Amino acid sequence: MDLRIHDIQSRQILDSRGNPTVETTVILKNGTAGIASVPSGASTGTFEAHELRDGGRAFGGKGVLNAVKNVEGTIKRALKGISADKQRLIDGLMCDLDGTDTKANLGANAILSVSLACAKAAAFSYRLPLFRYIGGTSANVIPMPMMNILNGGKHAPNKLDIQEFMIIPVSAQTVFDSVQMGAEVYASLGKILKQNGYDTAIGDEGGYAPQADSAEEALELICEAIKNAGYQPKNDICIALDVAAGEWYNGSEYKLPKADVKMTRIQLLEYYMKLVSEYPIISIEDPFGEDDYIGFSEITKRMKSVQIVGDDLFVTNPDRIRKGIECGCSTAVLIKPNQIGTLSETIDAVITAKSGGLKTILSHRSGDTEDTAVADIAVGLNSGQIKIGAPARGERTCKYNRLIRIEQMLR
Ligand code: 2PG
Ligand code: MG
Repeated sequence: MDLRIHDIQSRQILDSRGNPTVETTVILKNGTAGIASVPSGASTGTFEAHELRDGGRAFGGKGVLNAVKNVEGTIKRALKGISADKQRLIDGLMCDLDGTDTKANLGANAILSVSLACAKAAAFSYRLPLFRYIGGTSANVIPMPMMNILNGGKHAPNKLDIQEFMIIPVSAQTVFDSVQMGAEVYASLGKILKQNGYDTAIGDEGGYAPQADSAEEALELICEAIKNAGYQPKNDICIALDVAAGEWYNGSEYKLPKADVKMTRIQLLEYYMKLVSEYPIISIEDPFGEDDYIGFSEITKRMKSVQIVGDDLFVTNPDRIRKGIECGCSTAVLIKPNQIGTLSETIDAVITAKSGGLKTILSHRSGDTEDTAVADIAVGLNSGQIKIGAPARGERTCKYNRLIRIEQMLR
């Protein structure tokens, strides 16, 4: 079983928004191969690893041919002949070759595609599913999904400033139950929107993007959809928000761009307290800006029964997660492999978060592909939770369907 890397081929493919992204195939001497593609965010954190884009006219400047060239040139030259199961060595080599903190030279999109393709090729060679290769025998937790059913913010051209309204099927016993509950509520929401004269446009993550006037109106619609589908809000299905408030923050106050309303940190906190008292919200992601450690610490202190999630705050970076643990500014970390750029560092981010007592949620991006690695990474690392969009549209359902298959393998 010769796992040495024989060839690396890379190409430009399209993501779910129709933008180019990198896909890479790593071929081993034993004839097996791993293919991985990388997703892309819209509401990105300032401190994320660098996504290399070509600029110029093609695809409005979003081409990734330079990243592809880096994979087939510099990276391939360095990795040829190295055993694909030496993940730390491979990821470390690519970081060294890049030479920057943010992977700005080679591109985190180039590097991550190779990192994941190596893991897949190695897993295939060992005849192991990816989650088992990553987590060994300790991989056994099927994550609870946060399912995005209503979109706002940068992900939808409507009037809602909050980016994601998600449901968590807390009474589900299996991932199949979760998917069924999510799909039923999603269908029920679609029906309610139609009956009440809302449009049924879809946002970037597959959730509906109705022209609701306020977060309260969106939350009412969701609670009604839960009930109409035969479930009880709170007992069966709870709500999670991703506010993505970094998009509202100017360093001193918050300005909700669509509602054209300004709020201080305290007013925003009070607004969340009100929402939480009126609706079954059990998780809030990025309630404050990525540098507003005071806002994050305050909400974490005040809301004992609500999970406070840092996404743009941590950008899957172990150093930033450590800082967050010290200041007690969240109870959970969103983990996005492309925010940091290698599988090894993604694993480190999860380990760092867990060692500080924080929960972990593996996550997709708003521009995603048919790659299902995020589902395997979630199970492999026993992350406990996962966020992969609406239970509809191929680039999201492929990840739910992968979880269903993994669940069956674990039985
Ligand atoms: C987020 C993500 C994914 P984006 O903010 O959590 O839902 O959105 O990929 O646009 O950053
Ligand atoms: Mg987020």
